[in-house]
Amino acid sequence: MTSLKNKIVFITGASSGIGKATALAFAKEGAKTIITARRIERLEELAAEIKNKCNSEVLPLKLDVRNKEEVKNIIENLPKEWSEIDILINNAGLGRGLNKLYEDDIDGWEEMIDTNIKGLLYVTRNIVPGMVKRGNGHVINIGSIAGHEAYGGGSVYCATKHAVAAITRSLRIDLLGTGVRVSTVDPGMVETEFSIVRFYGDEERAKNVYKGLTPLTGEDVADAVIFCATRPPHANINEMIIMPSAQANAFIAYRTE
Ligand code: NDP
Ligand code: 8X3
Repeated sequence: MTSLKNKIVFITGASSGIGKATALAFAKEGAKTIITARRIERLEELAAEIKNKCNSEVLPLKLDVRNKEEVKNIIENLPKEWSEIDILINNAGLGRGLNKLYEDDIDGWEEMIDTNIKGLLYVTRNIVPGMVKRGNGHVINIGSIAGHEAYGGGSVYCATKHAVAAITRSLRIDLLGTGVRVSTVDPGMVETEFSIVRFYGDEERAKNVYKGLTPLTGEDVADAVIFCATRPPHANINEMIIMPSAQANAFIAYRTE
């Protein structure tokens, strides 16, 4: 098992859900976490929690992954002691709506494509060269079951997660022999703010997504990420699909009510 002590971990979308749980999980293992998202006040709160609970170093940074220049500047200007990133967690992402493609809102498509695909690419493009130079690193993408299956109303979200799956596979080939590993962790239903964001703040509709079953938590996914990150250097988890026990695939779930 590889120790995470003092490893520098850069996490996107750390202000909520899976990203937040993942930051805490790495911090508990003694890693130094760079936590990023747009809501800086939430990151400041998380940084305080990490310092108190885990007594590990943390650097909160406001970052919108859709902004190409901002991504480049933040990564180029990291304080020297934070600049040698060991592990990148590409987690920032969102879904917008569940409408039929031919009736859907185009702005939501732009948001999903800009965040889930382009944002992931910008961050990866700026961090991976340093890993290659040092001959060591690990990129862990948060994909989705929506990167393996396609469901009605999810054309663009599913397309973005299929893109993440393709990028993961191609990047792994590009990095062969460099010492940089690439993994993807692909969850089914996880109860976070994801559905609240997907339904533009409609909390009732969001709650119904998880009605009558026990969904995954951010912590469940964080556990899977830690498993990937702690494999010895000669072993790589290419892909991990993690689902609630009550969910068979993107379409079929067993609900008690
Ligand atoms: P949350 O809504 O709880 O968290 C999403 C995170 O992404 C927030 O921290 C948000 O921060 C950040 N984010 C969104 N847009 C941007 C942006 N433009 N720049 C930087 N950060 C951004 O949802 P989850 O934790 O569930 O989602 C995390 C990832 O997991 C996503 O990629 C999602 O697609 C994926 N996923 C989720 C599943 C689920 O069922 N919940 C299942 C499978 C995959 P802020 O708003 O502060 O910028
Ligand atoms: C989020 C899970 O099933 O809503 O990626 O696409 S799902």
